Amino acid sequence: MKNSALFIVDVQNDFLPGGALAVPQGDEVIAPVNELQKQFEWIFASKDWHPADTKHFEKWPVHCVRGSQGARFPEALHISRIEKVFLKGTGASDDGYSAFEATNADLEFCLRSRGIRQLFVCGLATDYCVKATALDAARLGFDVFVVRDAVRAVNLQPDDEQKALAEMEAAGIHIIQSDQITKFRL
Ligand code: VGL
Ligand code: ZN
Repeated sequence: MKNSALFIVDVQNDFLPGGALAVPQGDEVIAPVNELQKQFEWIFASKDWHPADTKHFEKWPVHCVRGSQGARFPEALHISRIEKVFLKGTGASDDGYSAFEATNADLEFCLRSRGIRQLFVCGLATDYCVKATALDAARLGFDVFVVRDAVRAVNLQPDDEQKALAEMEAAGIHIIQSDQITKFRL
């Protein structure tokens, strides 16, 4: 348990139904993410944390502007045990899809200094920030698991989710279900 961590990617109001960049069924990740937290000693999270004016908004509707209501965690998400929140996409020109690009703290250092070798990734969205974070973690040598029932995709194209899962699997990332955690966790 001590050498594994749960990483909650961008579960923020703007990515939930009714939000500025709503991920279809994005709210459905909250219950499994809350449940998953019970199985981990270490819990980290990221937030999309954009300036009001960024090139990122040429590709996407304005969302997760730092300090805004849309950038907050939803009330239903349990947050008291989150050790640290990594803020990303904070510049005027970076997308900051990966939590390893966070500018307030060094995610790789935070994990390594705690002896964490396994990263279980959940949250939003499968085809963007979950994928980018998981791929970076795998490249850095962490053993990476994406929890299928605790992620949802934007699906700009209907098969984006499938493509993202396939790309992650090809990079050696394990796609698992919540109820398989104990089979894999150190
Ligand atoms: C995300 C699109 C734009 C994400 C963030 O969190 O997956 N997607 N910004
Ligand atoms: Zn964004």
